Amino acid sequence: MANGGVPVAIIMGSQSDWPTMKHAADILDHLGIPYAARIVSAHRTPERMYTFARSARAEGFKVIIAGAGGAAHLPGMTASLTPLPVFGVPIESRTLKGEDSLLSIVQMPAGIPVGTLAIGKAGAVNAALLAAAVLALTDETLAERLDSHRKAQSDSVAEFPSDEF
Ligand code: RP5
Repeated sequence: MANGGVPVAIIMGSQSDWPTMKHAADILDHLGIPYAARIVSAHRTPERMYTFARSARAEGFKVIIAGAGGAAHLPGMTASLTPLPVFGVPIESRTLKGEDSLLSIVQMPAGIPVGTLAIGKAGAVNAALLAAAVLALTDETLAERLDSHRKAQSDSVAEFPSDEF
């Protein structure tokens, strides 16, 4: 494989998206899943986007997480150019708080799907967890790590509320 077996690509439209998309990277790090993070803008670097998306499967990627804000066409354009599953993360934009990003990503016409997550950090975290769940279908040790992650999350929830937190 050209990318050395790295299964997840995290792409984003701008450097300014990284503070959000880093939450996806942190989850993948925690679960021991290698990833490659790249800035790929659908409108500022359309040829980079085309080349990336067209070669992503041949490079060895299995899942793409794509974050974009505003008129967020990166996830949909990428999905149109690759058969790999694409999970879109709407970045919280300053003017419309990410509702523009969300609607741009989620409202794909029938035929080219983008799995759309929540706006911002929650979406980035859940995109990584979804990517992990997809990879865990064919990786038993990863499935066990994912189970442990969920159990730790459940164990961390107190049964009763406290005044001290
Ligand atoms: C989109 O435009 C990016 O995904 C980013 O969320 C938004 C703003 O980009 P910058 O102007 O901060 O580079 O393409």
